[in-house]
Amino acid sequence: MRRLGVRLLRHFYRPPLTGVRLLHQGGILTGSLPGHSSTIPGSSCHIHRSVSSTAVSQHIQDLSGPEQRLLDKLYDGLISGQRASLAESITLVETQHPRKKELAQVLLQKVLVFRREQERRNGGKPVAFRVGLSGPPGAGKSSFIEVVGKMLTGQGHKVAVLAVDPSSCTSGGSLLGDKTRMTELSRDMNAFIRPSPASGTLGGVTRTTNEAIVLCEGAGYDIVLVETVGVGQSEFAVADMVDMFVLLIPPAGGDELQGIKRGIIERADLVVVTKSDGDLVVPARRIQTEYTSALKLLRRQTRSWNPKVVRASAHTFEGIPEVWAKMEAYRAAMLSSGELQGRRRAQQKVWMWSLIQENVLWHFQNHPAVRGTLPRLEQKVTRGEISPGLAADLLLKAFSETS
Ligand SMILES: Nc1nc2c(ncn2[C@@H]2O[C@H](COP(=O)(O)OP(=O)(O)OP(=O)(O)O)[C@@H](O)[C@H]2O)c(=O)[nH]1
Ligand SMILES: [Mg+2]
Repeated sequence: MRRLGVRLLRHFYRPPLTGVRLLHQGGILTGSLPGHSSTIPGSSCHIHRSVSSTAVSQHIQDLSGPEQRLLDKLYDGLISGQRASLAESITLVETQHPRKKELAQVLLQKVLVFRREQERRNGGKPVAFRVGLSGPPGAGKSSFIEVVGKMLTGQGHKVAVLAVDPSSCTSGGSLLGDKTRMTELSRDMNAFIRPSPASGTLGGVTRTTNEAIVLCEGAGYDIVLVETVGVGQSEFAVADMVDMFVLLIPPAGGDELQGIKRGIIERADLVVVTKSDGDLVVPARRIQTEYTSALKLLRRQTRSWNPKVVRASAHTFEGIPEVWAKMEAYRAAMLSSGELQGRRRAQQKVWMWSLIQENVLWHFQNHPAVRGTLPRLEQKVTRGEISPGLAADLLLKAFSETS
């Protein structure tokens, strides 16, 4: 598939650039790129530095005319900011269809090159601001995004909202609810709201959300907000793909806050206590104090920023401009120290590795030699007949011998 992808890439960029040249520009195919040698965490497996261009030239395959036209149309529409093209491009990255998946990679690569050029003109600084917003179900995330989003489009920003709903595959999710709760924003011509497709796995969240972010930025959205419900692991995946991670907490009793994982509090650059209006102002203040003390005990994630706890109400708008001001202050501090750029670079690597892990695991689980013996060995392990270590060794041996 990688080879086919390479073939497609090579073709798509002609003319005026030859495929190999563009791949070099895009940083994919450089035999001597520093930092391209990598090691799987926890293993001794080395990735070879180069993808030989000889191999590439041996495998040239043309895009069909309709494919070429589709990609040209999507790309042109996307970078000129057409919402329909953006929506269609995101649909392309969601697809499970193998060939379309490859077309999506061709498109993405081209958008990445376009964006990198924009960044270069921006003095090497990211053009868009990516913010992840997470919190327990019903914390007020969508309502918050609606008012902040409206405020920002009013100031001339273009705002994209991606709603990651890890439960959508099993329960139908609450995305429809999200759409209706963001009624005003969804009618705004400078806003784009889209449930970020989750294909059922965490890897799915990582791949499609990351790719959707890139596409939104290519379409000129300078603020990308990613909403995720704080259940499961998706919030950690989202924290790994944004410039700033915001945790929204309702002014609720202890029980409702029990579910908030300590790990995710550590990842928060800002904690917003929501619904700070009417009778809820008093509990909101209490939660603010509690979290302020809790955050003091946690290790600082960055040199240039101390996480803060603020209160806001989407209903009365109180505190909303102040929250945004804090978010901008964070961005400015992180940009001027270079930490934001560093975070993005590290995230690219995390992204790549999570895709590799997902892919390798898929190949392992679906390998005929493994699939045949897996259930039996699992049973033996659960019954305590053989040790997990031995079972893993047997499976890995069967996999590597027949691969
Ligand atoms: N009093 C008050 N209620 C609010 C505020 N913001 C949201 N709510 C209410 O809280 C409920 C949940 O709001 P949402 O914005 O949908 O919360 P959410 O976190 O997006 O919910 P999920 O996406 O389902 O997890 C709704 O009934 C809102 O009306 C607020 O600022 N003040
Ligand atoms: Mg919501």
